[in-house]
Amino acid sequence: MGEEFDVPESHPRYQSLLTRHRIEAGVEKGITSKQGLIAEGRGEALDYLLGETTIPSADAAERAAAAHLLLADHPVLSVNGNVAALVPGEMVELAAVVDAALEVNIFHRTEERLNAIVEHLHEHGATDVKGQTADARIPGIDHERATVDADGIYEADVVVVPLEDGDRAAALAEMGKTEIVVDLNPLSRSAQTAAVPIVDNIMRAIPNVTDHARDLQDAPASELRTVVDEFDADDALAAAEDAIRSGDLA
Ligand code: PTJ
Repeated sequence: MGEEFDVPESHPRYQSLLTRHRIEAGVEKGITSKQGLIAEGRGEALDYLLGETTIPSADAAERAAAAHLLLADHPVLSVNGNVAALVPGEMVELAAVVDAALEVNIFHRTEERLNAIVEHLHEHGATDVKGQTADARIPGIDHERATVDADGIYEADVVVVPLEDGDRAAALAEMGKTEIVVDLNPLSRSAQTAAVPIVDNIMRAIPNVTDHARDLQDAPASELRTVVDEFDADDALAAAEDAIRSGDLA
């Protein structure tokens, strides 16, 4: 995947075309749902208004996310069909740097697609991917996304839930977990529920969380806690909404 993408990097729409290509290839490979194409379209429109850049409040969220992950006892990164298509290697790398587990959790759940995503992550260097045991349920949700691994998301203290619908985000928060959400829509229920809402394209967000984690890796816990405490979720959401609404693309 990706190798047959032959648009030159100098093309002004390179990143956007690469993203579309990855999602399309994900659908062809059976890892991304057709609904995932629609979700990507919505994300793209918001990213365009954001200037297709990591705004300062998103960078602060990405640093706070890195600090949370480094402080966690049992961090888990949740992977769905869009995340697997867009940033498989980047998720594997982040998991390695912060010592987190990867767990596949999909809304439009079929065993076939679940297994294809696990396999895809293995192809990108993952050694242990959770999600196939499916021996626990998140209370308060009655669709398939409630199904998780008992030793994965169910046990986690910090969970990264990118490109998610709001139901599970609220239910995970209800379970007392610290949630880090990546979502280009600052008004989505997931972003509104998160301890750390990252309003940024996942293609930029995950590598930047990893960079911050590398930078903070040897910092004492007190410094990590300061990074966490200084981040204000409401301010970050307001800054993102303002950037999108003002549409100042300068
Ligand atoms: O693989 P599955 O079955 O778990 O399904 C995954 C999708 C994404 C289809 C499912 O979770 C879904 O329908 O999600 P929603 O409700 O459309 O929410 C997805 C959110 O992610 C929307 O608010 C989009 O704006 C946002 N989004 C889309 N692409 C990106 C994004 N955010 C960050 N980066 C993107 N590239």
